[in-house]
Amino acid sequence: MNSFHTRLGAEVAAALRDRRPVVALESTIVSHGLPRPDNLRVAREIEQAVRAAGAVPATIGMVGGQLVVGLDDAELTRLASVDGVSKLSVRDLAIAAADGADGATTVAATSAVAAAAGIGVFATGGLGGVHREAATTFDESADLGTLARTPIAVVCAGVKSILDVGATLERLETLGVAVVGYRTRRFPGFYLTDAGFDLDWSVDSPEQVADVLAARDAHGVHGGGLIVANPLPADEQLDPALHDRTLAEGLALLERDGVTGKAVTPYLLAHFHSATEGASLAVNVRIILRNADLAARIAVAAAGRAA
Ligand code: PSU
Ligand code: MN
Repeated sequence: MNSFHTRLGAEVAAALRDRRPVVALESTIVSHGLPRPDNLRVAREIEQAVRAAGAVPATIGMVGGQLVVGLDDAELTRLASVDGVSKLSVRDLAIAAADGADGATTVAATSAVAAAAGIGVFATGGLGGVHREAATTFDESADLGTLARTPIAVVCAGVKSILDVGATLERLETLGVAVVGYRTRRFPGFYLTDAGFDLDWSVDSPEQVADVLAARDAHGVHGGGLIVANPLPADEQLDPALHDRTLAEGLALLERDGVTGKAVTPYLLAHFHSATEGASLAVNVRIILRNADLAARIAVAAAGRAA
């Protein structure tokens, strides 16, 4: 009988107990964001990047209705490989648990579960946000609203470039989500180094991010999330002309196929991966590995502070 309690992986439980650095990782990127069979290899590489920088990885997902913080390799393999893994946002968690489902957690769900487990740092690729047709579709990722009320630092390469980036930044401001650029004052565009928008704040080191988190906790005023926007170096980004062409095609196909709701993001990412013949996949992988490394260094700096 499923007790519905969240289960911590043994290594994660030990690290949290001893106040050692832990980095949360999401599983939607594995099940829905990257193509098989690369997804499983990449999922393991992300965990390895966290370990190499001195922290314990906690990949979060749902297996047979049980929410797990720190999936083991068999569980990770299952979420990466079987059909019928649901994409779970925060609102889906209880329903999927009661249903005994297999599910992958989005940025929103991963943030909420990680914070509840006492994990303060999370690495992903690019956040969800406001979709381009949002003025008529109202399609805005639950990632934004969740980050407004969840005390976690998310290291990401900005928001996905398939979105309306300017509108997303406005919504983050309205919602009170803090945003800092990592060694930049320009907001990154996921596959692209620069999405074309200025940022008010930048930080230069993991220690500086740890200072921000310590100040937030000491003040007790703002309990929401911090986005650490970590751009790809310009020579590692997806060729901007190829990017713009592929996106225009993808948006037209979306319309043709009538794709809506939570299928939109996976559909567009899959289009990029096939239309660029793997170029976007390689870029996506580099983004995540760099973010995993930085998140781990932030977690190490923050754990040193708490000790
Ligand atoms: N970043 C990636 N690939 C992904 C995602 C993020 O590099 O697949 C996922 C995250 O789980 C994010 C979700 O929360 O896409 C956003 O989906 P939506 O737009 O439906 O909220
Ligand atoms: Mn959506």
